[in-house]
This record gives sequence, structure tokens and C-alpha cells, in this order.
Amino acid sequence: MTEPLVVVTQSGAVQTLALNRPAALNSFTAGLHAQLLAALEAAAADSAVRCVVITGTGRAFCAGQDLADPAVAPDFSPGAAPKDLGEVIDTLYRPLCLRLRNMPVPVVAAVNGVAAGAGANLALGCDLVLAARSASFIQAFTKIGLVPDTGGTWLLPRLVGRAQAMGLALLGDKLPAADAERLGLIWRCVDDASLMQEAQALAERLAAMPVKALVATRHALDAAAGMDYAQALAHEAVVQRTLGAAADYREGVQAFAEKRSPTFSDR
Ligand code: T3D
Repeated sequence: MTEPLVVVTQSGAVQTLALNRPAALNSFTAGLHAQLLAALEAAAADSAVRCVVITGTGRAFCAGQDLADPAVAPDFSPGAAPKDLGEVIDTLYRPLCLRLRNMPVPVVAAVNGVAAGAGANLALGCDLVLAARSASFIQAFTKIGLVPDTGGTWLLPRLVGRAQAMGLALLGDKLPAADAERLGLIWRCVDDASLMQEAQALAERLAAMPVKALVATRHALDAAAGMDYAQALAHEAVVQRTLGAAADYREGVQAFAEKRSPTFSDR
């Protein structure tokens, strides 16, 4: 039996997807792309899943594109045509990023080690990023003559502002997790030994919340980034109208009135 490239485990309403190519620091091959996309599709379709955690096996989170995968890596033989990286992005990375950003449940990245290139931006595209203190983030793209992809050009300036985004993207230096937290690039940095326990606890907390509202919050914050204040106010009214008609809102208000813990069920 060959090892799965993504190990899927479920605990309560939390599903954990572990990238599983540890010998190559969980770097992306076409096969890993296919299994991760399929796992996210399955989680999205499964009403028992109310939060997803993405992590890596071994000492890395993900080292980005596997630079040796013949499906996408340059062919060094004389006269060989260049690989069309635009095609790689369009067919592999873009669908993955859009699937992730449109998950119907919150997604937590548990960054257990180095997250480089596409691996860094895969993590940063998640709703909350927890990182082990020994982990690091590297915008490795310019080192090999590329621009940040996997959403990096959009995510970085929004997370840390243009000056820091430019520093990270141009220089490609290793950013330790504690600095990433200080810059506002990630949510929290925690001790290595407690990473997965903290990630599970955070995910369980999110899973017990009204996930429909959490996901609407993700979309509303992203949408507001391209709006002026008046447009954002109008958009909030549209979203609130939808959520106000959902079961979770009734349950939340009723539980408050009855001084009990709510049980949310919308997804
Ligand atoms: O198709 C396209 O190219 C377009 C899409 C691009 C998206 C991208 O992600 S571009 C960026 C690609 N990633 C990188 O450039 C990062 C390359 N890796 C590194 O810089 C370093 O490995 C790390 C800083 C991540 C970790 O360094 P270190 O010293 O802890 O580990 P190492 O010794 O470099 O790596 C350990 C093994 O993993 C090693 O294999 P070996 O020698 O033990 O057999 C190494 O070759 C392998 N590995 C690490 N990263 C990759 C990789 N193999 C293939 N692809 C990788 N990206």
C-alpha cells in the first residue's frame, strides 16, 4: 500500500488534513495537489465537518512547489521548451486556493515547521494561522526568479501592509514564527510541543460556533477590502439580512435569553 499524500483524520467535528511527503518537506507535486483538493472537497461536502485543520507531517509544513516534479519543474535538456507556469497556476494552485478560501467551514493552519513559497501562502490563506515557535515563513519565490503566488500578492499587503510585504517578498528571508506573530502575519505562535493540542482546541472552539457566520465574516472582510466605507455598510446589511433569517441567529438569541449555551447547527 502506498502512503497517502494527505492523511485525513477526524476528531469530533474537526477534520485534520496532514500533507504527507515528509522526505521532500511536503512540497507540492501534481499528486499532492489532487489529494489535497479532493480532501477539501470531501470536507466541504460532509455536514459532520465543522472545522478543518491543515498541517504537515515530519519537520516541515510545506516547502512549496516540488522543484523536482517533472510534471511542473523545468526540463533542463538542451532545446527543451519552458514549462508553462501560468498553466500550472491555473490548473493546480488557483483551484486549490479558491477551494480553500471558499470552504463552508473555518480552516486553521497548524504550521509545524518551515512554510516556504506556495507552502507559506497556503497557510496564510487559511482563516487562522497557528505556528510552532520553531516554524518559519519564507517567501522563497524571488530566489528562483518568480513572484509570490498561491495568493501571496493579495494576502501579504493585506496582512502586514505594503512595506513589510515588500520586504518579505523581495528579500525572501526566513521569518521566524514569533516575528510572524509580531508583524500580524499570523494569529499566534505557540510552543512546539503544544501546537497540535492548541490547534485542536481552537478548531473545536470554532466548530461549536455558528460556522455559517464565521464563513460569512471571512467573505465580508475580504469583500470590504475592495469597498469604500459606505459600500461596506451596505454590504453588511445584505449579509446580516441573510444571517438574521438563519436558524443559528434564532438559537443564539434564544440561548442568550435562556442563559444557556447555544447549539449551532447551520453550515
Ligand atoms: O511550478 C512552479 O514552479 C510554479 C509554482 C511555484 C510555487 C512555489 O512554491 S515556488 C517556491 C518553491 N520552493 C522553494 O523554493 C523552497 C525550496 N526549499 C528550500 O529553500 C529549503 O528546502 C527550505 C528553506 C524549505 C528548508 O531548508 P532545510 O535546510 O531545512 O532543508 P533542505 O535540506 O533544504 O531540504 C530537505 C529535503 O527536502 C532535501 O532533500 P534531500 O537532499 O534530503 O533529498 C530537499 O531537496 C527537499 N526539498 C526541500 N524543498 C523542496 C525539496 N524538494 C523539492 N522541492 C522543494 N521545494
